[in-house]
Amino acid sequence: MPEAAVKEKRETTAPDAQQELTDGFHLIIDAFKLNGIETIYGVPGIPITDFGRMAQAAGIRVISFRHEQNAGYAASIAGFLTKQPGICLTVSAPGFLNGLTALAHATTNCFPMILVSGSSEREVVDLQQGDYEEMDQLAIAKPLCKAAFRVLHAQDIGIGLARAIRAAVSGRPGGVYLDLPAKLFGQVMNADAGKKSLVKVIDPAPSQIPAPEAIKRALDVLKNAKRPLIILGKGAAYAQADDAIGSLVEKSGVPFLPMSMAKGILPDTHPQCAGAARSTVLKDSDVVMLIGARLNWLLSHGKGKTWGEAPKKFIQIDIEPKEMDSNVEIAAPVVGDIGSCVSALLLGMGGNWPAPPADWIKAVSSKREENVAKMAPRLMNNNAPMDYHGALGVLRTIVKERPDAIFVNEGANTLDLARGIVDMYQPRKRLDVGTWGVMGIGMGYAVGAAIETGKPVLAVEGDSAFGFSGMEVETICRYKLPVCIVIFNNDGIYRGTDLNSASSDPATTVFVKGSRYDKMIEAFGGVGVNATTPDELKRAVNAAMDSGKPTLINAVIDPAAGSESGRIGNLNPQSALRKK
Ligand code: OXT
Ligand code: ADP
Ligand code: MG
Repeated sequence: MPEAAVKEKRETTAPDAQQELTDGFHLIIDAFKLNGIETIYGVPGIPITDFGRMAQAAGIRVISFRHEQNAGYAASIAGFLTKQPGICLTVSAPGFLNGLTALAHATTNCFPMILVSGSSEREVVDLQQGDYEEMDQLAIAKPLCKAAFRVLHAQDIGIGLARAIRAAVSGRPGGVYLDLPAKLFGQVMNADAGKKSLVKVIDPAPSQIPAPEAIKRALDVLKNAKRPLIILGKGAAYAQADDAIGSLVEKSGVPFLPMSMAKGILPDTHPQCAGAARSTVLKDSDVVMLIGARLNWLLSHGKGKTWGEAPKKFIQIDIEPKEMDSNVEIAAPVVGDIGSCVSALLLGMGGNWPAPPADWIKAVSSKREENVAKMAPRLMNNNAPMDYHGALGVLRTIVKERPDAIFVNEGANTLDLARGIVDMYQPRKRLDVGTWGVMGIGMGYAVGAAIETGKPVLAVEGDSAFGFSGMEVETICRYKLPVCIVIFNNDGIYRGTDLNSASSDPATTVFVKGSRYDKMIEAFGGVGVNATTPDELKRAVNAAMDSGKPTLINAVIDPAAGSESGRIGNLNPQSALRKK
């Protein structure tokens, strides 16, 4: 802005001595409250410590973590669960960088989140004169999020937050960075003018109605299918269009395959659920309708051996037009928000939609029954040390009995086997590593989910996975959250049996043998239990879920039970070399 314009802007908003005043601190808080932001996840320090205190005094819940990455993961999952941007607040440079992984994760997973970081003085940063925690944070954040904004003047706080909210939740949701330089917080202005400068964002994620011809094209393709399949992704869970999606699936009679975090939109026990016939339906289907799921690595990019020889036609429902044809040709793109698209499809189907051919339905259900029957006896063993199936067998029953509990899950074997074994019954109850397969979401997600939903949380964690965010057990105890953490302790990453034959150093994938993670939570007043059999595990989890007390159960798993990288060992480069 030219200097004269800056001067004029200052003069019009500068307070005179008689007027009631406000400042940057309070304007940010007021802007949050005006937009229904009730919770902030973060870690305090210069320049945001007082801001946290003032926000708390003003009735905003400020959840203070031990590391910003975990606060960021909590904010990201808050965004997924509520469709409102989760807020993560950090200090400058190192705190900002710690939060950045979570911001990138939110963007990658299409979760709305705003990372708000304090920053150093622009004048000093831009001349690189070595300010306290100096860093050009805006420039660094930009490639990792949907949008990045900096607010320099108190009177722009309202617009700055409005832009951040809209960017996070409209269209394809994602992460947004909001840079607040230290000087902004103390800037003073006339209280009335300040109030008027705030913006309540109206309809932040407007419906995006699909084109009628796109709906017609999609229905034509679906109607002509001999072996149709619907794949539900976490975008479908995010959309909160559960009833419409349920009606579409049931009216069409088409088998559906839920991606990991889409489990429970319809129960995994639904007769049309093809989760237990995954390979068969991917390989043999001829028409596939994707609802809020991308054809990325988790779906083998829509081609290759997983998808078989038979030609396929894809119908894709997504809010992001650029997603179409990203990996293979999409025969019927339907661009719009899932709620609107699914409702339009239902309307277009009318009252009399033909059921898919009976031989296809039979083929899918017999494969499913075969796999379920194969798995059943393995889930009933009471071995000590436990194997994954024995331990997950009891957790599966507990989730069935407590379907509204939130199930957080990370690890390799711990993740992959739990995904298949533990049926989900309600939408948005299974929260896991997502698009990147990232370790470290566990305790942040557990805190975020407990705070946002008020429901009990069962977090099933590999011992390695837990280590990425383990210090947050103190946070869980401090806020007395109803979180039960079960650590599948197999002494290492994938397995605890590797040996290093070259030196006395331990192998790279193993941890201290026989560790007692349950002792960690006892240090903070929580309940610790060591469980060596499925029976003990069952008792301990049920007690934790009944009491709501923060609990950590060290579940002793046979160190030899797992496999390298769980179900994705084929992605290891040496595995490709071995094949050559
Ligand atoms: O149809 P078929 O016959 O094929 O059978 C399928 C289903 O039909 C059937 N099924 C069932 N049968 C019976 N009953 C039921 N109910 C049922 N349901 C399904 O079962 C099979 C398999 O079904 P599934 O699972 O659906 O299908 P599949 O083929 O596996 O699906 C493919 C995928 C790709 C969709 C699926 O595998 C998937 O979603 N995978 C996600 C994998 C993932 O994200 N993994 C995490 C990353 S691994 C690795 O990167 C790790 N690291 C490195 C690291 C990471 N990640 N992050 C950071 C920040 N730093 C480093 C580390 C450090 S993992 C890891 C730690 C690991 O150690 P831990 O101690 O934590 O964990 P442990 O391994 O336990 O020790
Ligand atoms: P999964 O990992 O479960 O397969 P992905 O994260 O790959 O799911 O895909 C989610 C998709 O959902 C993204 O392409 C995103 O654009 C889309 N999406 C998210 N929210 C909506 C919505 N409300 N309406 C339509 N599409 C959405
Ligand atoms: Mg392990």
